[in-house]
Amino acid sequence: MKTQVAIIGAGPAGLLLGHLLRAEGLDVVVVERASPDYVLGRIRAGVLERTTTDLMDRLGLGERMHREGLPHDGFHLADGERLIRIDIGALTGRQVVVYGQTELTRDLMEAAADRGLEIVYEAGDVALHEVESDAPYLTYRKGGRLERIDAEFICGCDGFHGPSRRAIPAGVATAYEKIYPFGWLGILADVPPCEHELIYANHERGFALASMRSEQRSRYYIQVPLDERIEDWPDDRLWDELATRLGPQAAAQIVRGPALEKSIAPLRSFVFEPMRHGRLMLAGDSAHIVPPTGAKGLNLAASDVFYLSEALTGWFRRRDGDAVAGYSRRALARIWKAERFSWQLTRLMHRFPDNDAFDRRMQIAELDYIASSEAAQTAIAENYVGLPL
Ligand code: RFL
Ligand code: PHB
Repeated sequence: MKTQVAIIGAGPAGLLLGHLLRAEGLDVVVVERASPDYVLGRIRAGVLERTTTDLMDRLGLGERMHREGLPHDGFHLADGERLIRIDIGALTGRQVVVYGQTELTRDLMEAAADRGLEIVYEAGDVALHEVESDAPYLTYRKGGRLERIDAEFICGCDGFHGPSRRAIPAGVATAYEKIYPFGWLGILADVPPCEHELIYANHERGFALASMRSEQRSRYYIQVPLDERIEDWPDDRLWDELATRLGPQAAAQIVRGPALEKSIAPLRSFVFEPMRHGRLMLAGDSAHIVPPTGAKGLNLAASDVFYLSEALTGWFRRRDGDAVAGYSRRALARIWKAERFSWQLTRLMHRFPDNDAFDRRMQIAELDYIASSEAAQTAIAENYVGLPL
Protein backbone atom coordinates (compact mmCIF):
# COMPACT_ATOMS: atom_id res chain seq x y z
CA MET A 1 0.00 0.00 0.00
CA LYS A 2 1.13 3.57 -0.73
CA THR A 3 0.12 6.70 1.17
CA GLN A 4 1.41 10.21 1.80
CA VAL A 5 1.60 9.94 5.59
CA ALA A 6 1.71 6.74 7.68
CA ILE A 7 0.91 7.26 11.36
CA ILE A 8 1.86 4.71 14.03
CA GLY A 9 -0.55 4.72 16.99
CA ALA A 10 -4.27 5.51 17.28
CA GLY A 11 -4.13 7.32 20.61
CA PRO A 12 -5.12 10.97 20.83
CA ALA A 13 -1.98 12.17 18.99
CA GLY A 14 -2.33 9.76 16.06
CA LEU A 15 -6.08 10.18 15.66
CA LEU A 16 -6.02 13.98 15.91
CA LEU A 17 -3.13 14.18 13.45
CA GLY A 18 -4.89 11.82 11.06
CA HIS A 19 -8.04 13.97 11.12
CA LEU A 20 -6.12 17.24 10.72
CA LEU A 21 -4.27 15.88 7.68
CA ARG A 22 -7.43 14.38 6.17
CA ALA A 23 -9.10 17.79 6.57
CA GLU A 24 -6.32 19.14 4.32
CA GLY A 25 -7.04 16.41 1.78
CA LEU A 26 -3.92 14.33 2.41
CA ASP A 27 -3.80 10.53 2.17
CA VAL A 28 -3.23 9.02 5.59
CA VAL A 29 -3.15 5.54 7.10
CA VAL A 30 -2.98 4.86 10.85
CA VAL A 31 -1.65 1.55 12.16
CA GLU A 32 -2.47 0.60 15.74
CA ARG A 33 -1.25 -2.40 17.72
CA ALA A 34 -4.30 -2.74 19.95
CA SER A 35 -8.03 -3.24 19.30
CA PRO A 36 -10.48 -0.31 19.43
CA ASP A 37 -11.91 -1.60 22.73
CA TYR A 38 -8.47 -1.79 24.28
CA VAL A 39 -7.66 1.78 23.23
CA LEU A 40 -10.97 2.98 24.69
CA GLY A 41 -10.45 1.04 27.91
CA ARG A 42 -7.46 3.13 29.01
CA ILE A 43 -8.59 5.61 31.66
CA ARG A 44 -6.23 8.54 31.43
CA ALA A 45 -6.49 12.29 31.04
CA GLY A 46 -9.48 14.32 32.10
CA VAL A 47 -8.74 18.01 31.59
CA LEU A 48 -8.67 19.66 28.14
CA GLU A 49 -7.07 23.02 27.47
CA ARG A 50 -8.66 25.50 25.12
CA THR A 51 -6.00 24.67 22.50
CA THR A 52 -7.26 21.07 22.49
CA THR A 53 -10.96 21.93 22.44
CA ASP A 54 -10.29 24.45 19.63
CA LEU A 55 -8.74 21.67 17.53
CA MET A 56 -11.80 19.47 18.03
CA ASP A 57 -14.01 22.40 17.02
CA ARG A 58 -11.88 23.10 13.96
CA LEU A 59 -12.43 19.51 12.88
CA GLY A 60 -16.17 19.86 13.46
CA LEU A 61 -15.97 17.14 16.11
CA GLY A 62 -16.56 19.18 19.26
CA GLU A 63 -20.33 18.82 19.52
CA ARG A 64 -20.51 16.03 22.14
CA MET A 65 -17.53 17.51 24.00
CA HIS A 66 -19.40 20.78 24.49
CA ARG A 67 -22.66 19.01 25.33
CA GLU A 68 -21.28 16.52 27.85
CA GLY A 69 -17.98 18.10 28.96
CA LEU A 70 -17.86 20.25 32.08
CA PRO A 71 -16.39 23.74 31.57
CA HIS A 72 -14.34 24.73 34.62
CA ASP A 73 -13.42 28.30 35.61
CA GLY A 74 -11.09 27.29 38.40
CA PHE A 75 -9.50 24.60 40.55
CA HIS A 76 -8.22 24.34 44.11
CA LEU A 77 -4.89 23.75 45.79
CA ALA A 78 -5.29 22.35 49.32
CA ASP A 79 -2.61 22.63 51.98
CA GLY A 80 -4.13 20.36 54.62
CA GLU A 81 -6.19 23.11 56.19
CA ARG A 82 -7.79 25.25 53.52
CA LEU A 83 -8.69 25.33 49.85
CA ILE A 84 -6.88 27.95 47.75
CA ARG A 85 -8.99 28.64 44.66
CA ILE A 86 -7.17 29.47 41.43
CA ASP A 87 -9.76 31.42 39.46
CA ILE A 88 -8.52 30.67 35.96
CA GLY A 89 -11.57 32.33 34.39
CA ALA A 90 -11.00 35.69 36.10
CA LEU A 91 -7.19 35.52 35.84
CA THR A 92 -6.91 34.44 32.19
CA GLY A 93 -10.35 34.90 30.62
CA ARG A 94 -10.27 31.24 29.61
CA GLN A 95 -11.63 27.91 30.81
CA VAL A 96 -10.66 24.26 30.72
CA VAL A 97 -13.11 21.47 29.89
CA VAL A 98 -13.35 18.25 31.89
CA TYR A 99 -13.91 15.56 29.25
CA GLY A 100 -12.23 12.17 29.48
CA GLN A 101 -9.52 11.10 27.06
CA THR A 102 -11.65 8.02 26.44
CA GLU A 103 -14.51 10.18 25.18
CA LEU A 104 -12.28 12.37 23.00
CA THR A 105 -10.71 9.23 21.52
CA ARG A 106 -14.16 7.73 20.89
CA ASP A 107 -15.28 10.89 19.03
CA LEU A 108 -12.17 10.77 16.83
CA MET A 109 -12.49 7.02 16.19
CA GLU A 110 -16.16 7.16 15.30
CA ALA A 111 -15.64 10.01 12.80
CA ALA A 112 -12.73 8.27 11.06
CA ALA A 113 -14.60 6.23 8.44
CA ASP A 114 -16.75 9.20 7.36
CA ARG A 115 -13.69 11.35 6.88
CA GLY A 116 -11.78 8.74 4.91
CA LEU A 117 -9.27 8.15 7.69
CA GLU A 118 -8.14 4.53 7.43
CA ILE A 119 -7.16 2.89 10.73
CA VAL A 120 -5.66 -0.61 10.78
CA TYR A 121 -6.19 -2.05 14.28
CA GLU A 122 -4.40 -5.08 15.72
CA ALA A 123 -1.33 -4.51 13.58
CA GLY A 124 1.50 -6.62 15.06
CA ASP A 125 5.27 -6.20 14.86
CA VAL A 126 5.12 -2.67 13.40
CA ALA A 127 8.64 -1.80 12.16
CA LEU A 128 10.04 1.35 10.56
CA HIS A 129 12.44 1.22 7.58
CA GLU A 130 14.61 3.66 5.64
CA VAL A 131 13.45 6.70 7.62
CA GLU A 132 16.60 8.59 6.59
CA SER A 133 15.71 8.19 2.91
CA ASP A 134 13.05 9.91 0.78
CA ALA A 135 11.16 6.64 0.58
CA PRO A 136 10.51 5.41 4.13
CA TYR A 137 8.15 2.50 4.74
CA LEU A 138 6.75 0.48 7.55
CA THR A 139 5.83 -3.14 7.87
CA TYR A 140 3.40 -4.95 10.18
CA ARG A 141 1.73 -8.30 10.61
CA LYS A 142 -2.00 -8.79 10.38
CA GLY A 143 -3.92 -12.05 10.01
CA GLY A 144 -0.69 -13.99 9.54
CA ARG A 145 0.47 -11.78 6.63
CA LEU A 146 3.32 -9.32 6.49
CA GLU A 147 2.04 -5.99 5.12
CA ARG A 148 4.00 -2.97 3.87
CA ILE A 149 3.05 0.71 3.67
CA ASP A 150 5.20 3.08 1.61
CA ALA A 151 4.87 6.73 2.65
CA GLU A 152 6.54 10.10 2.20
CA PHE A 153 6.52 10.63 5.97
CA ILE A 154 6.11 8.37 8.98
CA CYS A 155 4.68 9.92 12.15
CA GLY A 156 5.46 8.16 15.41
CA CYS A 157 2.41 8.69 17.64
CA ASP A 158 2.92 5.38 19.43
CA GLY A 159 3.30 6.54 23.01
CA PHE A 160 6.22 6.15 25.37
CA HIS A 161 6.80 2.41 24.71
CA GLY A 162 6.28 2.36 20.93
CA PRO A 163 8.94 1.54 18.31
CA SER A 164 9.24 4.98 16.64
CA ARG A 165 11.58 6.72 19.05
CA ARG A 166 13.76 3.62 19.12
CA ALA A 167 14.17 3.81 15.34
CA ILE A 168 16.26 6.95 15.84
CA PRO A 169 19.93 6.02 16.23
CA ALA A 170 21.64 6.83 19.52
CA GLY A 171 23.98 9.74 19.00
CA VAL A 172 21.69 11.93 16.90
CA ALA A 173 19.29 12.76 19.73
CA THR A 174 19.32 13.51 23.45
CA ALA A 175 16.92 12.16 26.07
CA TYR A 176 16.34 14.17 29.25
CA GLU A 177 14.68 12.26 32.05
CA LYS A 178 13.57 12.50 35.66
CA ILE A 179 11.92 9.56 37.38
CA TYR A 180 9.96 10.28 40.56
CA PRO A 181 10.13 7.96 43.57
CA PHE A 182 6.35 7.50 43.69
CA GLY A 183 3.30 6.84 41.53
CA TRP A 184 -0.41 7.71 41.48
CA LEU A 185 -3.01 5.17 42.53
CA GLY A 186 -6.23 6.11 40.72
CA ILE A 187 -9.84 5.08 41.34
CA LEU A 188 -12.82 5.64 39.06
CA ALA A 189 -16.31 5.34 40.60
CA ASP A 190 -19.88 6.17 39.67
CA VAL A 191 -20.46 8.63 42.48
CA PRO A 192 -20.91 12.43 42.37
CA PRO A 193 -17.66 14.39 42.81
CA CYS A 194 -16.96 15.84 46.27
CA GLU A 195 -16.46 19.31 44.77
CA HIS A 196 -17.52 20.71 41.42
CA GLU A 197 -13.93 21.81 40.69
CA LEU A 198 -10.69 19.79 40.97
CA ILE A 199 -8.75 19.72 44.24
CA TYR A 200 -4.97 19.14 44.24
CA ALA A 201 -4.01 18.46 47.87
CA ASN A 202 -0.63 18.58 49.57
CA HIS A 203 -1.00 16.59 52.78
CA GLU A 204 1.62 15.32 55.21
CA ARG A 205 0.71 11.76 54.20
CA GLY A 206 1.19 12.61 50.52
CA PHE A 207 -0.55 14.13 47.52
CA ALA A 208 -4.21 13.54 46.62
CA LEU A 209 -6.34 14.71 43.70
CA ALA A 210 -10.12 14.90 43.45
CA SER A 211 -11.19 14.94 39.82
CA MET A 212 -14.16 13.76 37.80
CA ARG A 213 -15.46 12.63 34.44
CA SER A 214 -19.04 13.90 34.82
CA GLU A 215 -21.47 14.97 37.52
CA GLN A 216 -22.05 11.29 38.27
CA ARG A 217 -18.54 9.87 37.83
CA SER A 218 -15.55 10.68 40.03
CA ARG A 219 -11.85 10.15 39.50
CA TYR A 220 -9.52 10.32 42.50
CA TYR A 221 -5.80 9.74 42.91
CA ILE A 222 -3.36 9.38 45.80
CA GLN A 223 0.42 9.41 45.77
CA VAL A 224 1.84 5.97 46.70
CA PRO A 225 5.35 4.48 46.85
CA LEU A 226 6.45 2.87 43.59
CA ASP A 227 6.42 -0.66 45.03
CA GLU A 228 2.86 -0.36 46.34
CA ARG A 229 0.50 -3.22 45.42
CA ILE A 230 -3.07 -2.57 44.32
CA GLU A 231 -4.25 -5.62 46.30
CA ASP A 232 -3.24 -3.75 49.45
CA TRP A 233 -5.72 -0.98 48.65
CA PRO A 234 -9.26 -2.33 49.05
CA ASP A 235 -11.83 0.38 48.27
CA ASP A 236 -12.51 1.30 51.92
CA ARG A 237 -8.87 1.91 52.69
CA LEU A 238 -8.55 4.12 49.62
CA TRP A 239 -11.66 6.16 50.46
CA ASP A 240 -10.40 6.64 54.05
CA GLU A 241 -7.04 7.83 52.78
CA LEU A 242 -8.63 10.23 50.30
CA ALA A 243 -10.82 11.71 53.03
CA THR A 244 -7.77 12.32 55.22
CA ARG A 245 -5.57 13.82 52.52
CA LEU A 246 -8.19 16.00 50.82
CA GLY A 247 -9.01 17.68 54.14
CA PRO A 248 -12.17 18.03 56.25
CA GLN A 249 -14.10 20.28 53.86
CA ALA A 250 -13.84 17.82 50.94
CA ALA A 251 -14.10 14.75 53.19
CA ALA A 252 -17.54 15.85 54.35
CA GLN A 253 -18.74 15.75 50.73
CA ILE A 254 -17.08 12.53 49.52
CA VAL A 255 -19.57 9.91 48.33
CA ARG A 256 -18.06 6.42 48.38
CA GLY A 257 -18.76 3.71 45.83
CA PRO A 258 -17.23 0.56 44.34
CA ALA A 259 -14.21 1.04 42.06
CA LEU A 260 -14.92 0.66 38.34
CA GLU A 261 -11.19 0.84 37.75
CA LYS A 262 -8.12 1.05 39.95
CA SER A 263 -4.55 1.32 38.72
CA ILE A 264 -1.12 2.65 39.60
CA ALA A 265 0.77 4.92 37.18
CA PRO A 266 4.44 5.83 37.64
CA LEU A 267 5.47 9.50 37.31
CA ARG A 268 8.12 10.62 34.89
CA SER A 269 9.44 13.74 33.17
CA PHE A 270 11.03 12.96 29.80
CA VAL A 271 11.95 14.90 26.67
CA PHE A 272 13.57 13.48 23.56
CA GLU A 273 15.01 15.96 21.11
CA PRO A 274 14.99 16.59 18.23
CA MET A 275 11.56 15.18 17.44
CA ARG A 276 12.42 14.55 13.79
CA HIS A 277 14.90 12.24 12.14
CA GLY A 278 14.85 12.32 8.34
CA ARG A 279 11.30 11.45 7.30
CA LEU A 280 10.27 10.28 10.79
CA MET A 281 8.40 12.78 12.95
CA LEU A 282 7.56 12.10 16.62
CA ALA A 283 4.52 13.56 18.41
CA GLY A 284 2.89 13.12 21.83
CA ASP A 285 4.08 10.66 24.48
CA SER A 286 6.51 9.03 22.03
CA ALA A 287 8.69 12.14 22.39
CA HIS A 288 7.88 13.43 25.86
CA ILE A 289 6.22 12.57 29.16
CA VAL A 290 5.08 14.87 31.95
CA PRO A 291 3.95 13.85 35.41
CA PRO A 292 0.14 14.13 35.39
CA THR A 293 0.06 16.87 38.06
CA GLY A 294 -0.30 19.70 35.51
CA ALA A 295 -2.81 17.80 33.29
CA LYS A 296 -0.57 18.51 30.31
CA GLY A 297 0.16 15.17 28.57
CA LEU A 298 -2.82 14.91 26.26
CA ASN A 299 -2.82 18.66 25.67
CA LEU A 300 0.81 18.57 24.56
CA ALA A 301 0.00 15.73 22.18
CA ALA A 302 -2.66 18.02 20.70
CA SER A 303 -0.33 21.02 20.30
CA ASP A 304 2.38 18.79 18.76
CA VAL A 305 0.04 17.50 16.09
CA PHE A 306 -1.23 20.99 15.38
CA TYR A 307 2.37 22.07 14.59
CA LEU A 308 3.04 18.83 12.74
CA SER A 309 -0.06 19.11 10.57
CA GLU A 310 1.04 22.62 9.55
CA ALA A 311 4.55 21.37 8.72
CA LEU A 312 3.28 18.43 6.63
CA THR A 313 0.65 20.53 4.88
CA GLY A 314 3.42 23.02 3.98
CA TRP A 315 5.40 20.16 2.51
CA PHE A 316 2.64 18.60 0.46
CA ARG A 317 1.28 21.97 -0.77
CA ARG A 318 4.50 23.87 -1.45
CA ARG A 319 7.36 21.39 -0.89
CA ASP A 320 8.29 23.65 2.03
CA GLY A 321 11.23 21.85 3.65
CA ASP A 322 11.74 24.62 6.22
CA ALA A 323 8.37 23.91 7.82
CA VAL A 324 9.33 20.25 8.26
CA ALA A 325 12.80 21.17 9.54
CA GLY A 326 11.32 23.69 11.98
CA TYR A 327 8.69 21.39 13.49
CA SER A 328 10.81 20.05 16.32
CA ARG A 329 12.02 23.45 17.52
CA ARG A 330 8.51 24.92 17.39
CA ALA A 331 6.96 22.02 19.33
CA LEU A 332 9.77 21.80 21.90
CA ALA A 333 9.46 25.48 22.86
CA ARG A 334 5.96 24.75 24.19
CA ILE A 335 6.85 21.29 25.52
CA TRP A 336 9.68 22.54 27.74
CA LYS A 337 7.42 25.13 29.35
CA ALA A 338 4.83 22.47 30.09
CA GLU A 339 7.59 20.22 31.46
CA ARG A 340 8.66 23.04 33.76
CA PHE A 341 5.12 23.67 35.00
CA SER A 342 4.37 19.97 35.59
CA TRP A 343 7.65 19.42 37.40
CA GLN A 344 7.15 22.50 39.57
CA LEU A 345 3.58 21.59 40.53
CA THR A 346 4.69 18.01 41.23
CA ARG A 347 7.46 19.30 43.51
CA LEU A 348 5.10 21.65 45.29
CA MET A 349 2.32 19.14 45.94
CA HIS A 350 4.04 15.77 46.68
CA ARG A 351 5.95 14.26 49.58
CA PHE A 352 9.43 13.24 48.44
CA PRO A 353 11.06 10.48 50.52
CA ASP A 354 14.20 12.57 51.02
CA ASN A 355 12.35 15.77 51.95
CA ASP A 356 13.37 17.11 55.34
CA ALA A 357 11.53 19.47 57.67
CA PHE A 358 12.96 22.49 55.83
CA ASP A 359 11.66 21.25 52.45
CA ARG A 360 8.23 20.77 54.01
CA ARG A 361 8.24 24.33 55.38
CA MET A 362 9.20 25.59 51.92
CA GLN A 363 6.16 23.87 50.40
CA ILE A 364 3.90 25.38 53.07
CA ALA A 365 5.45 28.83 52.56
CA GLU A 366 5.00 28.59 48.81
CA LEU A 367 1.36 27.57 49.15
CA ASP A 368 0.86 30.44 51.62
CA TYR A 369 2.45 32.83 49.12
CA ILE A 370 0.20 31.56 46.33
CA ALA A 371 -2.85 32.02 48.59
CA SER A 372 -1.95 35.68 49.13
CA SER A 373 -0.57 36.72 45.73
CA GLU A 374 -2.61 37.36 42.60
CA ALA A 375 0.64 37.42 40.60
CA ALA A 376 1.48 33.89 41.75
CA GLN A 377 -2.06 32.70 41.03
CA THR A 378 -1.94 34.25 37.55
CA ALA A 379 1.29 32.43 36.75
CA ILE A 380 -0.29 29.11 37.75
CA ALA A 381 -3.56 29.86 35.96
CA GLU A 382 -1.99 30.81 32.61
CA ASN A 383 0.06 27.63 32.60
CA TYR A 384 -2.84 25.43 33.69
CA VAL A 385 -5.19 26.78 31.05
CA GLY A 386 -2.47 26.28 28.42
CA LEU A 387 0.14 28.60 26.95
CA PRO A 388 -0.61 29.99 23.48
CA LEU A 389 0.34 27.94 20.44
P1 RFL B 1 -0.94 7.14 23.80
O1 RFL B 1 -2.27 7.58 24.34
O2 RFL B 1 -0.09 6.31 24.65
O3 RFL B 1 -1.24 6.40 22.42
C1 RFL B 1 -0.23 5.70 21.74
C2 RFL B 1 -0.88 4.66 20.85
O4 RFL B 1 0.13 3.95 20.13
C3 RFL B 1 -0.15 2.57 20.19
N1 RFL B 1 1.07 1.79 20.04
C4 RFL B 1 1.39 1.11 18.92
N2 RFL B 1 0.77 1.00 17.73
C5 RFL B 1 1.35 0.23 16.79
N3 RFL B 1 2.52 -0.47 17.01
C6 RFL B 1 3.16 -0.40 18.18
N4 RFL B 1 4.28 -1.11 18.39
C7 RFL B 1 2.61 0.43 19.20
N5 RFL B 1 2.99 0.74 20.47
C8 RFL B 1 2.05 1.56 20.95
C9 RFL B 1 -0.79 2.37 21.56
O5 RFL B 1 -1.57 1.17 21.63
C10 RFL B 1 -1.64 3.63 21.67
O6 RFL B 1 -2.96 3.44 21.15
O7 RFL B 1 -0.06 8.40 23.35
P2 RFL B 1 -0.48 9.80 22.72
O8 RFL B 1 -1.46 9.60 21.59
O9 RFL B 1 0.76 10.54 22.51
O10 RFL B 1 -1.36 10.53 23.87
C11 RFL B 1 -0.76 10.93 25.06
C12 RFL B 1 -1.77 10.85 26.21
O11 RFL B 1 -2.38 9.59 26.22
C13 RFL B 1 -1.08 11.11 27.58
O12 RFL B 1 -0.16 12.14 27.47
C14 RFL B 1 -2.12 11.49 28.66
O13 RFL B 1 -2.97 10.42 28.94
C15 RFL B 1 -1.40 11.93 29.92
N6 RFL B 1 -2.33 12.22 31.02
C16 RFL B 1 -3.00 13.42 31.09
N7 RFL B 1 -2.88 14.33 30.10
C17 RFL B 1 -3.61 15.49 30.11
O14 RFL B 1 -3.47 16.31 29.19
N8 RFL B 1 -4.50 15.78 31.13
C18 RFL B 1 -4.68 14.90 32.16
O15 RFL B 1 -5.55 15.16 33.01
C19 RFL B 1 -3.90 13.67 32.18
N9 RFL B 1 -4.05 12.78 33.17
C20 RFL B 1 -2.49 11.27 32.04
C21 RFL B 1 -3.37 11.59 33.12
C22 RFL B 1 -1.86 10.03 32.00
C23 RFL B 1 -2.05 9.12 33.01
N10 RFL B 1 -1.39 7.86 32.89
C24 RFL B 1 -1.98 6.62 33.16
C25 RFL B 1 -0.11 7.77 32.24
C26 RFL B 1 -3.57 10.70 34.14
C27 RFL B 1 -2.90 9.46 34.11
C28 RFL B 1 -3.12 8.55 35.27
C1 PHB C 1 -7.93 13.14 35.73
O1 PHB C 1 -9.11 13.49 35.88
O2 PHB C 1 -7.65 11.98 35.40
C2 PHB C 1 -6.84 14.11 35.98
C3 PHB C 1 -7.16 15.44 36.19
C4 PHB C 1 -6.15 16.36 36.41
C5 PHB C 1 -4.84 15.94 36.44
C6 PHB C 1 -4.52 14.62 36.21
C7 PHB C 1 -5.53 13.69 35.97
O3 PHB C 1 -3.87 16.84 36.70
